[in-house]
Amino acid sequence: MQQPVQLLTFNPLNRARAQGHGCEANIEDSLKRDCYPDTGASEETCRARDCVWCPVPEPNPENIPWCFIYDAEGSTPGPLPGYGCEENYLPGEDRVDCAPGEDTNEVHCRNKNCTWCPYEEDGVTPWCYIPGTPTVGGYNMVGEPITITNGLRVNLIKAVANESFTFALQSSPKAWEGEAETLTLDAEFQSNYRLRVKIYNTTSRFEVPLDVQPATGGNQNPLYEIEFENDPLFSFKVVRKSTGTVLFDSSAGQFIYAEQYLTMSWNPASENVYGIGENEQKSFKHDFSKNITWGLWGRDQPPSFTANMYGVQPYYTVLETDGNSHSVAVVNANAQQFSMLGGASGPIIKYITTGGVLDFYFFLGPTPENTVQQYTEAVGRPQLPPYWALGFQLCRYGYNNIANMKAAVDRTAAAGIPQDVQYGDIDIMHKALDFTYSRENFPGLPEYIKEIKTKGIKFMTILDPCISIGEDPEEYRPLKLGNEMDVWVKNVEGVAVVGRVWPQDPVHFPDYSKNATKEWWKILIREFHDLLEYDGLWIDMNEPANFVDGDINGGCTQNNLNNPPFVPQIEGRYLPSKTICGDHKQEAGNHYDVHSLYGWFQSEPTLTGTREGSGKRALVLSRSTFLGSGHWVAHWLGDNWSKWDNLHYSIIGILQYNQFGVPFAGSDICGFIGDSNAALCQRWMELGAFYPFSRNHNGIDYVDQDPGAWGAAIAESSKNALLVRYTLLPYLYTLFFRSVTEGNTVARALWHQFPADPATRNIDRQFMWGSGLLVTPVLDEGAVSVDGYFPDARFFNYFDGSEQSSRGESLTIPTPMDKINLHIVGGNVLPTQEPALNTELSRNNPFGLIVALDDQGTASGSLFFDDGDSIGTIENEEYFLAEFTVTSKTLTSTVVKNGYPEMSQKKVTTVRLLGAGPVVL
Ligand code: MIG
Repeated sequence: MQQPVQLLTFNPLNRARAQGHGCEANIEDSLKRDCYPDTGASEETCRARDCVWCPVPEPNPENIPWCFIYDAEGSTPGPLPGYGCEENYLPGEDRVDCAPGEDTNEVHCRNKNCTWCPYEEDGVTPWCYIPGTPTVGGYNMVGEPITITNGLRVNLIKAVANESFTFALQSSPKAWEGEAETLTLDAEFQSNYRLRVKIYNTTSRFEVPLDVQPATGGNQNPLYEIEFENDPLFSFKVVRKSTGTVLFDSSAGQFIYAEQYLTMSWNPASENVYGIGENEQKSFKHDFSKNITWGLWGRDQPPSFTANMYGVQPYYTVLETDGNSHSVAVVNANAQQFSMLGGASGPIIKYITTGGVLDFYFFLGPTPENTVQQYTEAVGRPQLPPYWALGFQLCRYGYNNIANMKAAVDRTAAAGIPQDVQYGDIDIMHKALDFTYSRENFPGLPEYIKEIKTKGIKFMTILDPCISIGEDPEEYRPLKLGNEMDVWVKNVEGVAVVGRVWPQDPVHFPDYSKNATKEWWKILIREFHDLLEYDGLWIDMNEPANFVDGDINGGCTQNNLNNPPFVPQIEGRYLPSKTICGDHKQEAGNHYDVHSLYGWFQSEPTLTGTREGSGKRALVLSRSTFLGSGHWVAHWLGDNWSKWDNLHYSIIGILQYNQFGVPFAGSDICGFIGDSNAALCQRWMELGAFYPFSRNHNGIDYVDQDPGAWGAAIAESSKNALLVRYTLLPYLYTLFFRSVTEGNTVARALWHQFPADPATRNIDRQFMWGSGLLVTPVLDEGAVSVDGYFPDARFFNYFDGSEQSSRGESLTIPTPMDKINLHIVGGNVLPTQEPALNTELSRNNPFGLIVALDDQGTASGSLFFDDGDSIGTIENEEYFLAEFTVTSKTLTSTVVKNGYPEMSQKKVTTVRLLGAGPVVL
């Protein structure tokens, strides 16, 4: 009898197979992995395993294998014939055992014409499975598509099981309970550029209460077509009409629509896929060669590669091979996952979710900017941030007393480093209780806040969502009022859920999906302003985080909502891990369905309350987000690490959030977890000066890392980088105005601006502000130069005005420790203002213009300005907007809106002209 043998002990997905190769393949001994640890290897049996046969002369003391495979990044000898991991990779949960109860190995498995794909690292089994995709699931069309208002309807019926289905069931049933017998697919042609495809059935299933706004322009001439296949099974295709490019083809894999397991696989139009969050992606462009699965389920989770983090953003953008672009939103909030698989016939996105409906929105672009404009039109565009919020912000967890907070503010000012915002974290609270401050540790905090305001520094502070139940309700109003207004998440018996977070005593979880809770929260926030005069609020822990799994009284009951038959690839592989139970009850549904909407439900009332409390525009910063969160909140990327690679990842995160419609994004400058250090913090301050949201924030107990804490040299380079930021704030503010009114990104990738240039597609170490500024930071320890790519356009060095000598090339730029590279792109006019220590001061300084000409000698740009702090200045037309154009050596400025009277007192005193050569305008 054959023993199962461990043929391969490394990830087979990275290996190359070597059929037909012998010694001539010339493989280094160190790369050889034994393909025949069992006995009996001969050339014939070795080749039968598609391995390389190259006998090693005796003696062979190191036991170099004669029959081997090898890791072959870059040396692939060609595809494996037949069924191997490369062609037929399936994640474990989709594998149907092809040799049930048998001892199998590669040869044995191949002899059964099955797929052999061992994958030890992950404990994925079985290794020998039915090739291809057995038709578990699958639907057929009933009749022809029917015309409905603005679209087509297809009725579907569950397909009759075929042979491999029967075989699958016999061998290893992975039947998912409650497969829908019939389904309806509605393709709604919502506009020429927006297509919705929703697949639902008659039973009532959870749907995300996302308030999708109508599109404009009608649907008379759609950019897309939807095509249906029915042989042997139903699938659909979305095609871009102008090019014939297939944007989405759902024939790539199984389509199952069961009660708690819904899956569909599709081919995206190209491998240039960007997005899906929130997680730590190491490249902005997905790498389909690695078969990575991204689990989505809101979680209090520091970045750790594929680990699911705070937000849930099932949204991605594709850059098609020809430079057109589209994006796809999957409106689903249940625990879910996206696998980016490298199929033989191109990339595959395999999607699995545990509930809700399948609801896809396609945004046809065709430019990358268009996709974001179209997406944010649907889910809601950002609020205009207060002007001060664009300034530098300073925070740390664990000042621990007011003296330390003051010292940080003073150090910053003493070094001449601009600062607009000071934060309080939970250590300013009394016993970590929301809506309090510690009179012992932060005596005089209310007065101090008033004092810094007179100097032009604003104050933001933190709120956690949960409320301690250990206080006397008569003394602690949030609890008393919460009880009265009945705001808590309940268990199945209707008893308020009890968890544990920062307060010493247990907590209740407010149900922010409920109107009474929203009212309660707004009341408390309004009243809180009488205690601490905040200018904005920071909502943390709203995944919601819990330090125990489920209720502190007994965890979670075993049932389908807490332990569904399929759990996506999320941390802990348990839905209640670090949160409450799936069967806990919220107004909007079971926590199972609404978990990842917790911070999303909290966002609007927090913004409204904060505005009511402060009477001003205010800012809300949220850790957890969902589709459309950017309509209310800004986002920081969470508890990052004080490590060099996190500089790179921060750019990726910011670019993603700009596509997610949350342009006001940034990561904790100098890193949150771990001690930062001088060199790291110096480079990070330079980079962070160009985050849309620029905040230095630190975890508790780590060394001080505010920019003034490291001595003169770092204070100086931080100050200089921030002074450039402050100089460019009118430009940044104008970009935000465009994000509010048109849905533009603020920070964007080079490919976003230059989609036709294939060389830009992998670039995620540089980024742009709008179309006019390119940022090329140093991200590596010890480096004093950096490679930067410059597409085919004119680029001018911000500092000395010199023009890049070559185009469409990667160049190594010397970059000493105190410098960051900034280039102005030809064709743009950027409004500027003399910088100052904060925006209250800089707002009064003279304006300037940077005019960078393109090859035709033309340029354009605009300036948006308002009082910076009132609510609704855009709707009320209380703003100033001017357009600038340069043609034929003439700069023209047109005032488009003159609704901000103070503007008449302000002057443009400098115009910096770049690219005019010796000619003076
Ligand atoms: O688990 O409030 O991400 O920014 O400083 C720690 C303390 C709770 C997590 C946030 C972080 C904040 C910290 N909070």
